[in-house]
Amino acid sequence: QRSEAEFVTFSVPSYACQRRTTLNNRNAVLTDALSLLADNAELTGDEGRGVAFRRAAAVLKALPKPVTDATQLRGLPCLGEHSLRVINDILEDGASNEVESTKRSERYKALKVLTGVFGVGVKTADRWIRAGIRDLHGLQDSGPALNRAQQAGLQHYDDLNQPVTKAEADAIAEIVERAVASVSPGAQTTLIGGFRRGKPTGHDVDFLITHPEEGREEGLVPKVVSWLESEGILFYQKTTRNSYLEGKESGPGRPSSSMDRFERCFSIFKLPKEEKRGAGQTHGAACGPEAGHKPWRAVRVDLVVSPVSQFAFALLGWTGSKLFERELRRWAGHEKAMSLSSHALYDNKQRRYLRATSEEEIFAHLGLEFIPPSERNA
Ligand code: TTP
Ligand code: MN
Ligand code: MN
Ligand code: MN
Repeated sequence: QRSEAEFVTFSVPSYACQRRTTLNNRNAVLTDALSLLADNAELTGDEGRGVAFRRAAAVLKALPKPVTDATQLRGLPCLGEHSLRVINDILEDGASNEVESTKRSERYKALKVLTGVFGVGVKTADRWIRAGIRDLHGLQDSGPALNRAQQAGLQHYDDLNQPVTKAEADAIAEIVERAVASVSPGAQTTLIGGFRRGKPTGHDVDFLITHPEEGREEGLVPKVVSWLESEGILFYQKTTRNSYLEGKESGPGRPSSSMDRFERCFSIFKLPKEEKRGAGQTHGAACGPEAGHKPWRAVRVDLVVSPVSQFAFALLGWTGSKLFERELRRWAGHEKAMSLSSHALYDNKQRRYLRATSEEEIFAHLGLEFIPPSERNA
C-alpha cells in the first residue's frame, strides 16, 4: 500500500503560453491517445471538443515526469471529465477502449487517409465518404473532380506523408535563400514552424521572408516563385497576395480568426534526392516503383512574406505550435483585453496598437515570461 506522499504531485499554470513545453515529452502514451481523440473530434467537425483534448494533452506534455497514478493529476488545469477517464483507463488497463475503437473505426481510418491528401479538408473528405469513397483507390477510380492541389496531393501521396527531415529542411532552406537573394538582395529568410521549435521532422518546411526597408517586400512571392519555376524546382504552387489593408469585417489587428493576410505561397518542391546527386548508381528494384522513376522527392513548403514593421508578430504567429498560438491569443483576449494576430497587438482599453520589434517585446506587452521557440512545443 503506497501513501499519497510518495507520489510526485504536479502544478502547472493553465495557459500553454505560461508554460515551458520542450520536445522531451515524458507522457507520450497518454498524449498520443488524447491527440488521437482530438484528431477524431476535429475530423468529425467538433472543434470545441478537439481543443479540449489538445489542451489536456498539452498539460501532460508540460509535466517533468511520467504520470504513474491518477492522484498526481489533482488540481491540474484543463483536464476535463472525459480526458481524465481516458487517462485513468490507460494508467489502469494499459489502453483506452474509446481510443482503440476509434483507431479501428472505418470512418476514422477513411477520414485520416482522405485528409492526408494535400488540399483535402474535413468537409471534402466527409462528402467523399458519404459518396462511398473510403481510400485512395476509391478516389482514383470514382474520380470526383479533383482540383489542382488535390491532384498534386494524390499523385505524391507517399512523398507528402513521409516526414520531412531536418537535413531536407536545410537543403530546402538553401534553395529558398538562393531564390530570395537573387530576386531581392538584402531580403531576409527565416525558418519558422516546427523546425524553428527544434523538431527533428515536420510535415512541411515553413519560411518567413522580410526586407529591412518597409515596402520592398511587396510582390516578393511572385518573384521568388518565378525564380524557382525557372530552375524547375516547383511542382505545385498557389500564391495568395497580401490582403491585410483590405480587411473590412475586422479592422487591422482585430482579426476574427487565426487566418492572417500575408502574401504567401503554399507549394510543393521537387527536392533532388541526395544519393541521385552523388554517385550515379540507382538502387532500382530496392526502391518503390515511384522512386525508380523520379530523381526527386515532393516536399511541402510554405512561404510567407511580412513587412518588417510586422515581422516580430509574424515570427511569433508562424512559429507555433498551433495550440501555443491559440493559447497566446486566448491569454491576450481574456486576461489582458488585447487582440493578438500575426500582424499586430491591439490594446482594447488604451485603444491603440502596441509596437514590437522582437518576440521578447510582445511577451512583455502581454505580461508573460518569454518562452523561447524550443519551449513552445505545446
Ligand atoms: P504548420 O506548418 O501547419 O505546423 P508546424 O510547422 O508547427 O508543424 P509541422 O511540423 O507538422 O509542419 O504551421 C506552422 C505555423 O503557422 C503554425 O503555428 C500556424 C501558423 N499558420 C498561420 O498562422 N496561418 C496559416 O494560415 C497557417 C496555414 C499556419
Ligand atoms: Mn490535408
Ligand atoms: Mn510546418
Ligand atoms: Mn506550414
